[in-house]
Amino acid sequence: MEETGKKVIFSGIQPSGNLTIGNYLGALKNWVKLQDEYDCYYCVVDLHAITARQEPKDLRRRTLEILAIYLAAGLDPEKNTMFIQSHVSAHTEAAWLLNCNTYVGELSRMTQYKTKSSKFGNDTSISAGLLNYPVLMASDILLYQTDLVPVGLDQKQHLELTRNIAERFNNAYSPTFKIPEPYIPKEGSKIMDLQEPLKKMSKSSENPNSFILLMDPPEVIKKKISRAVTDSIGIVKYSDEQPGVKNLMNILNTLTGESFDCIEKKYAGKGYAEFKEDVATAIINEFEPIQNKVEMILADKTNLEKIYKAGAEKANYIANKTLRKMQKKIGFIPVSK
Ligand code: AQP
Repeated sequence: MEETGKKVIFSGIQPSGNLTIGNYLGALKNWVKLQDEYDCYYCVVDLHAITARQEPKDLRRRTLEILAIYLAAGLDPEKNTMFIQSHVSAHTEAAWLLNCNTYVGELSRMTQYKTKSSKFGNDTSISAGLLNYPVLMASDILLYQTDLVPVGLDQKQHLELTRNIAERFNNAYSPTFKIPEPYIPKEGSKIMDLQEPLKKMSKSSENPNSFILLMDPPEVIKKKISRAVTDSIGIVKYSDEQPGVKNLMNILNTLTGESFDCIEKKYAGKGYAEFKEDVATAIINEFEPIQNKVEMILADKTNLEKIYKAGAEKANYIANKTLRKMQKKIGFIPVSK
């Protein structure tokens, strides 16, 4: 297998719902920019998705759709290793080894765990998978000796935990893992819920008006943006006092590159209607070409299969090399050939 000498990037999106503009701006759009400079592993993290109950047929459909979206957004399968997480069993094997080097205390302090488990109230039926999610994420990243992990701001805490787990393992045994750095975009790193703009936009939200999906048709995008919660101030201003407007300005700025100053001047004295229309247009302009390609890519299942099989082959090779190293250092007896 060819070694490129380039720095390594790993990132993934879970098929726990349809992709939102948050996933696109916080992650995918940046991945495309990085593909020439780095040796990139881009994964559809289906094992992560089952920390919440998934309908099997929806999980299958979304897994392939996300892969098709990666391609349609501009990721080149010749330049990147693109694969499905469950096709590389080293991820779950390494996760067990890392679980034994991770403390329940640090896992239960994770913000995402606290938010997601709070939905169960005092119920004891919270899945252990939800608690252990960051350990699987650590194994995803560490198996590829990753240098950089391009993620949205919500994943920063999990990445810090990955670094701690890696350092702990390296200290307990001997240097095994590269310590990865987060790569968080300046713009678009935290897109907020359109209905509750103090909350992060999430694909698993129950209210479809709270998010824009990458595959939403233009008329749906227009409707959702026109319904986005703003305020009664009526001035387009980039301010924490106006979280709804600030979020829409962030979206516009990330998509068009227009500065916040420019946006404020452009809509001065005009209220919100025209501003919202322009935000919707910018989203449609970005998404329409991607949507058209997704349909075509999904129609050619043979090609899609060829891509994820080749991806899994390369990923398995690299991931197993690290896994064997971990097993040896822990003291397991190698399987004789
Ligand atoms: N609102 C967001 N703004 C910017 N970036 C975001 N990301 C997620 N939401 C936003 C980034 O998208 C990548 C993939 O995320 P994920 O699928 O691994 O899981 P997540 O972070 O938990 O995303 P969701 O949409 O909120 O999923 P659910 O609802 O299933 O939990 C990550 O890089 C993430 O930072």
